[in-house]
Amino acid sequence: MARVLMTGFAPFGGESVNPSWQAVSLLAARRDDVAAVELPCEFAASLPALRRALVEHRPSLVVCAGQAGGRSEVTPERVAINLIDARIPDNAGARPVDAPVVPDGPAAYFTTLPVKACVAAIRAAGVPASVSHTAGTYVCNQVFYGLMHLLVTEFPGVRGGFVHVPFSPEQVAAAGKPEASLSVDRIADALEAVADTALRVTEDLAVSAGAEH
Ligand code: PCA
Repeated sequence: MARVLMTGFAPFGGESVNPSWQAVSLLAARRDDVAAVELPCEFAASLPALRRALVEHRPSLVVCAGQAGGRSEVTPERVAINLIDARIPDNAGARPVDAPVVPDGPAAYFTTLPVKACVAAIRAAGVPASVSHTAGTYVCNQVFYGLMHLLVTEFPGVRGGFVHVPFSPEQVAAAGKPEASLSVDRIADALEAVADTALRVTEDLAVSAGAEH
């Protein structure tokens, strides 16, 4: 049985691929202890799909990943907020504005991944990384918040969190975008470092990953 559940997203926003799903499925092909599930980029369907995957795989660790176009590094997320404010419609055409992920839920949840140790391990694998303090207000933040809420309410003891990843080179080349990119292979290496670190490290590094803005 897989110890680690990893999710990535379907393509969205006019893209034909999503490197989060490409990297997660690549990693699951490499490792027996990783189960990969693709989540729809839809506000209504993403969390039910995540819950089904948790029930099916019963992991001890959950790492959800999503594309953050424009970022140049792999970024483990520190905090999920109870807010959806969609800039663009999701893949089902829904565009909720200023809605909670969970009505009457807490304002935020912190990740239970050791994000600083994860960043150190990703860098040691040769991939640029930093801790992020915002997962945005779109489907990724919804899934991150929903994951943490599910773990607290239904799957106690299971650790989890969210990692945003840059565009892949094929996306940047196809659209002539100026943004940075990372190959799917290197993103998979980064996610592997996250999984291995989170399985091994329960207390995060006491180093600063702070930011002034
Ligand atoms: N990125 C989007 C949603 C799906 C994805 O891969 C986000 O950052 O919210």
